[in-house]
Amino acid sequence: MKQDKSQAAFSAARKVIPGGVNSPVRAFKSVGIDPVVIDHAKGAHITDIDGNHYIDFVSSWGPLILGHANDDILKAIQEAADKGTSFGAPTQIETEMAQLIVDMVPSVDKVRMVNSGTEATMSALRLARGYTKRDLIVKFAGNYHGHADSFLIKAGSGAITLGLPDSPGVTAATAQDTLLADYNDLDSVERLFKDHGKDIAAIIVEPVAGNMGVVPPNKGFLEGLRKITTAYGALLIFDEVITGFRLAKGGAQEYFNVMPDLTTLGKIIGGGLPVGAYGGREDIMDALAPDGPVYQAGTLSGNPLAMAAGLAMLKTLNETPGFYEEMDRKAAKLEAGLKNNLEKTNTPGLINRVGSLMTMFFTEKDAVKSFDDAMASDTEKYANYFRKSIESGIYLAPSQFEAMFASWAHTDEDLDKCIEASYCAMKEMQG
Ligand code: HOZ
Repeated sequence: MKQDKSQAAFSAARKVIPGGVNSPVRAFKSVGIDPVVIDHAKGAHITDIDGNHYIDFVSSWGPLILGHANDDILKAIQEAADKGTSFGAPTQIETEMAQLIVDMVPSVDKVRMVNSGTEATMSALRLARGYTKRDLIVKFAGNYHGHADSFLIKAGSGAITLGLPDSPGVTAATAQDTLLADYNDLDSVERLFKDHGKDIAAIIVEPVAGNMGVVPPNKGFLEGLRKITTAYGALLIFDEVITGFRLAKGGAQEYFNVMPDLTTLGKIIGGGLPVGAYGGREDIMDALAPDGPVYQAGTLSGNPLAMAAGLAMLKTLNETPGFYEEMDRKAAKLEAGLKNNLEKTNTPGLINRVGSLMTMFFTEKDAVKSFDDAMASDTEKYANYFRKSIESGIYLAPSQFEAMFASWAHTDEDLDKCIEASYCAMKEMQG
């Protein structure tokens, strides 16, 4: 595979951008090669600046559930751009977008738009604290909620990939307000509430963990969190930045039928543009300024281009009959093919899948249900598999601790090619 141009471009980037990237995992550090530099993409296919083509299973880390450069979304962005790119003032499209979110996401009565998932979780946390008048929060080891200080405590995603789960720069005072529990372990949550219950503002959880690789909730786990928070007067925040609009129209809360008090959204909601949102019960959301005392603001929040892209995306998901069934069929086909490869090549490993979200863990374990299980994976093996995959035109997340995102744009032929390439990669890894 020719990579001269990508290598030169990455060297140039490293001189002026820290690590050469604007988000750490993209640097491919944990898979031992330099990143390929992307030129353009359409549907499920991306092309780098050396002219190499790949079938993309990163999908921009989740937002592109319809694939790259979707025609309807591009048209909506272009039409919006013709009318002006930012006003910093109310527009009707913001209300249309909010109404659709309220219609689709069962627990959301009102919603505030922001510019990223990080902004959404950070703001939801302030709102939960302001509303409950309590300071502490509970998060789960290996869950990732963006890079705000309160969440960079045993964080997943790039933080574990690079071995930086607790970042320097987060003060001890901030860290002590974040209590840590173990994902899928209700006892660990109960213990924290027994000791600190009256001071805990909220539990924040990825309803399906997606940033330590995909780890589904055990039966009863989300229901247990709902029960505990209600009993102690704390709020339950579902971080649906990944699962929102991906597992179902109404996200994980619809999929598992457990309703949080607040929901954070990102990725898909922006149709590929930078958008986040947080929403929930009316009485809680009404605590936000200008009606209430909890402050949060943003010059580009509700940006008309971002709203146009997001609205076009959500309308398609809402109005396409059988959309989620077809996504599930595609992902199940991929899962079955990859599983078969593991068996045929005697490669120790397993696949966790929920809807169109999945991770293949290279592990000797029988199941991956917790952060510790995920961390026991063979990251060297994943790196080897990743290098072989990219050589054969399959673009995967450059980390064992991320998800593989199937998209509507993947054809059966794309899936077959991926399964075949994966088989060859596993075969070669044996030899
Ligand atoms: N934190 C993102 C994955 N969970 C990575 C984002 C990126 O590098 O674009």
